[in-house]
Amino acid sequence: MLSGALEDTICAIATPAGEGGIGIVRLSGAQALAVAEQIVRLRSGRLLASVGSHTLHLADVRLPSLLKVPQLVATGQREVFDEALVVYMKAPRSFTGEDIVEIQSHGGSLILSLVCRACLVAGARLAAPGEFTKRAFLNGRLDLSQAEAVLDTIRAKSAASLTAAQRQLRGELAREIDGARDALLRLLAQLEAGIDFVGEEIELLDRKELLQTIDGVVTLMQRLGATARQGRLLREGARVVITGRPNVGKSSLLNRLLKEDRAIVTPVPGTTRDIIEEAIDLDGVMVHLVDTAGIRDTDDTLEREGIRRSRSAQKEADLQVIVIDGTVPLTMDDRALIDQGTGGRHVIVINKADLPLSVDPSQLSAEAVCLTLSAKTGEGIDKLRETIRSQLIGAGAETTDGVMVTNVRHQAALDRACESLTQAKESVGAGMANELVAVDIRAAADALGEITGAITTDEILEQIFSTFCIGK
Ligand SMILES: Nc1nc2c(ncn2[C@@H]2O[C@H](COP(=O)(O)OP(=O)(O)OP(=O)(O)O)[C@@H](O)[C@H]2O)c(=O)[nH]1
Ligand SMILES: [Mg+2]
Repeated sequence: MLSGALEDTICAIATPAGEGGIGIVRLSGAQALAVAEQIVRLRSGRLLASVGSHTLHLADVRLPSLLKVPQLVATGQREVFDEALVVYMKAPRSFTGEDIVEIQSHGGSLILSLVCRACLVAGARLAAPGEFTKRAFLNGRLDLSQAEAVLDTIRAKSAASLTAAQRQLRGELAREIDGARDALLRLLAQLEAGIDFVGEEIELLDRKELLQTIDGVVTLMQRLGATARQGRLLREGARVVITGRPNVGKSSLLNRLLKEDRAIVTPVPGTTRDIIEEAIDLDGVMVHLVDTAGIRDTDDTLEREGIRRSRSAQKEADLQVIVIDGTVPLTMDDRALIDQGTGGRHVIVINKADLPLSVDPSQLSAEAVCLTLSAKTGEGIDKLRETIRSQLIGAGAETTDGVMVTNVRHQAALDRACESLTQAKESVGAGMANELVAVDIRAAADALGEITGAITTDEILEQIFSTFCIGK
């Protein structure tokens, strides 16, 4: 278990470490009011318990009598050490579904740690990572996919990933999954009713209807599963690796896309020796751009290590941009790189188009997108941006369209559900007994239940919430 009982009142600093205009300590649990009353005194003279829920009140923040901080005593600040705005959110209309008090003091690390320590002395316990969100789940305020979306929302670095997280937070994924799971549970009920009557040879469920329902769910699962790659790219950002022979202009292209002189550019082949990685926002999609050492045969130990790194970066790429120097005829090395790119996602760039070109795009791979541009003048760069984006998330794809699976855990559960349903279909086809079909349908329904948390185990919860920070 993730530590700690649900009856405890928990507290944590909810704002990030460091200095800020304000900082928030959050208390949640049955004793939240009692704990807060020992620390804050409303300027209005009223008790926190008597003010309206969800209203803000100015208060002095005091040390509870049990907490001795010698430095503060010496400066005569034994009692009040800050002022704060305090809000009480009465259960069940709060994030966790429990009584919550938030103390918004000044955002200094000393002040916040004092407020937090004061809460501990007054009877609260420090929250474990993700414990507020876990309580929201356990108290039925959020399903598991929504709880995970809280973290995705906080971590979102691009507009598209934020949109996907928000849709999941609003429960859109859960609704689709629950619908499919309900269909399976209804089937199970019918199958199990059939099982009870088996001796009397009553066939309650005809096989055709059974197969139709299974197919319907499988189609939905496949549709959701098909969004997983795009979903992962949106959530984590895509790795786009720039490769090519030495001196073709890879670093120049990186700099051009970043709009800054990040990588060293020289006329000397073999300039870049290490991997250079920078993030850019391509119209709401986060992309990690990677510049690599030019690939060639060399005896230079340092350069060889660089090339080894280039090759491993190529393998991890979601998309390769293979750069070719357009001013010289295609070499064997260019060819080899293009051939290697085949199979994976890649875009071929014929660079240095500001000079007379001796490479003809039609000589290149028939299946890859091929662009002619100049990293030096910037001509053709916008087209490359568009191409990278559309190669990553699909041409013209509106990233806000439809529910998307962004989470590996959800994807794995969907895959398991599909496997079980395929198995169930085979059993139906082979005329197996209802009991056997029911086992697989149950397994599929359980796999779907894991996504929303209808079916869950302590290990799953531990795995999910331990990735959260304290205070979330
Ligand atoms: N005329 C012209 N020159 C370019 C262009 N792009 C790059 N160059 C020049 O080509 C040379 C090599 O550029 P880099 O960007 O360092 O090439 P690279 O592929 O990173 O080279 P390595 O790091 O050695 O593998 C430099 O002299 C650049 O100024 C271009 O579009 N037009
Ligand atoms: Mg370079």
